[in-house]
Amino acid sequence: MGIQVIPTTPFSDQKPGTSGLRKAVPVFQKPHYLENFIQAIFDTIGDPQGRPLVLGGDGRYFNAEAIQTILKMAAAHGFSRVKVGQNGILSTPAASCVIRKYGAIGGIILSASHNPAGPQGDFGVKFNTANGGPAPEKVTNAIYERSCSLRQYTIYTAPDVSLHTLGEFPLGEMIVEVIDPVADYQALLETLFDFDCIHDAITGGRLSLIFDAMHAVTGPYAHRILETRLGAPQGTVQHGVPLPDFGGGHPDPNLVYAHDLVQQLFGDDPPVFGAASDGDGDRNMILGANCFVTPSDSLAILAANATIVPGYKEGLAGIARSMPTSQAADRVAATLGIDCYETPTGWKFFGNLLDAGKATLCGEESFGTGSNHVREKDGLWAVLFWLNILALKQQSVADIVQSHWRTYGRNYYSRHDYEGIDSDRAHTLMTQLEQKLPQMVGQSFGAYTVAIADNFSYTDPVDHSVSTQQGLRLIFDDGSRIVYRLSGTGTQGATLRVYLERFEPNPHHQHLDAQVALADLIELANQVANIQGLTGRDRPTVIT
Ligand code: VG1
Ligand code: CO
Repeated sequence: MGIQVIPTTPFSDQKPGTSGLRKAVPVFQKPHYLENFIQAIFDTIGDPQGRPLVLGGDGRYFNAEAIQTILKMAAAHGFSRVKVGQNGILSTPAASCVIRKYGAIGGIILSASHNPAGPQGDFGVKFNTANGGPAPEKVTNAIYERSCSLRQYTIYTAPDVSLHTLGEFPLGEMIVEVIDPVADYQALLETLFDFDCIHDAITGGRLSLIFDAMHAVTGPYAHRILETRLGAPQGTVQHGVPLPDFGGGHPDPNLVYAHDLVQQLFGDDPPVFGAASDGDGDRNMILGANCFVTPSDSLAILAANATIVPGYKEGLAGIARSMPTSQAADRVAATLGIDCYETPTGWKFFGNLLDAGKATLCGEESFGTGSNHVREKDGLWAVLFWLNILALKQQSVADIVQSHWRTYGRNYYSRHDYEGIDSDRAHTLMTQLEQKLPQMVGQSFGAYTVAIADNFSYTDPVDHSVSTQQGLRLIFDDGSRIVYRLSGTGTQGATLRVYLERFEPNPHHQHLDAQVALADLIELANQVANIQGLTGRDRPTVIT
């Protein structure tokens, strides 16, 4: 027992991506791999100054082992207290909530989010700062730089700490506090939404629902909040037991991977409302009877209806969306007379806007929605927001969506993903396309004339930091767009994402299938980037 100094050599691949460091499990299991990265985080934080650290994860394979290692390293680094979720469980938004509530110096969240899990699946480590949000680029860059020169790490040798029982347990000089992973988070949500009103609508039979936790972290949260507190019948929460391999599935709530849920909402006698969340609980998919709400529309609809919900009754300071997210929210912001910010992909870019009080709601097209209540996107928050609106309006989801389109117009939207393509080919595609961009401005392709063609660059309005190369954009003179990006969360080869958007103001033309409405743009997107020629793929792997 005692603090040991372990010599090590740096790994060259510990640069965090869009959301933390994600690698295949066998990579994280390499001797010293996890320890090096954790030491790099601790060295970047420096002296904890008596402030606690928050720790938890989505329960995936290797979560339990990693938590024990991190606790022992925290004890060696001089933390006085680590607040850890019972059985090592904390959803990403719950971790954000706990960091903020208890003035922690930050938190470590173990998750590769929607990536599959298991011995050959993925694992991930995210570091969140004291505001509860994902570390901004200047911090992740500092962690990466530290990882490149690391020669040793320190660890306290002791038996594992049991995380089954709530309470405080000593580990050397440090206290390990095992906390209820749901309680603080539920208490926060109760301050934002009218739980009694939702409860009455559900138990009165006016609001039927199902929630698919996809065998991931939201199971325990959804059981407690939707069934126990809001009175939804047992069985409302499906796949509600978190499993280390997520039941072999892909815990990504979209039309492809949440097919069970989609079938129920589009089947016989569907419930009024259906939703799903992802591996770490920060994403949401919203469905109604025979109706799918795109995440971009969901953000716009929540913004348009925000003041009927208690937590937002004073109105919104502003809205922020990631660049590839549709411009539906911009239209609501314009009507409300508030600012709409356009940031690069990844929740870390919303932190400054939220901290500065410039934005209240934020969203990404990738099934992420959230607000200033925490500094992460929040799956169950979005579900409760919708439930609160449905309980008050007593309209169907489809009616709410269609009346929104009639008022604001419809932004037809789709994302096409080409997963697991060869990395070199993907980079060639992006390089060749970027070279073509300058001469494309002013050119016409059928009905579309290119107004702007660039590689998106963002200057943070608060700290003025600049983030370049955030996605290739073709913006047409009618506001339609094609955006190309390479994913920063995958671990195998490369994933090309193509985002397509077209605005339709005429209510008579708002009821097409998005793939049909966007057919011209889809064809153009493939042609301009020579996707088939360069990747060998004649269709995307996932269309959402
Ligand atoms: C994807 C999404 C992005 C999201 C990120 C993390 O990133 O596109 O919008 O913020 O995942 O979400 P990328 O680089 O693969 O496109 V999560 O739920 O995995 O933390
Ligand atoms: Co996630």
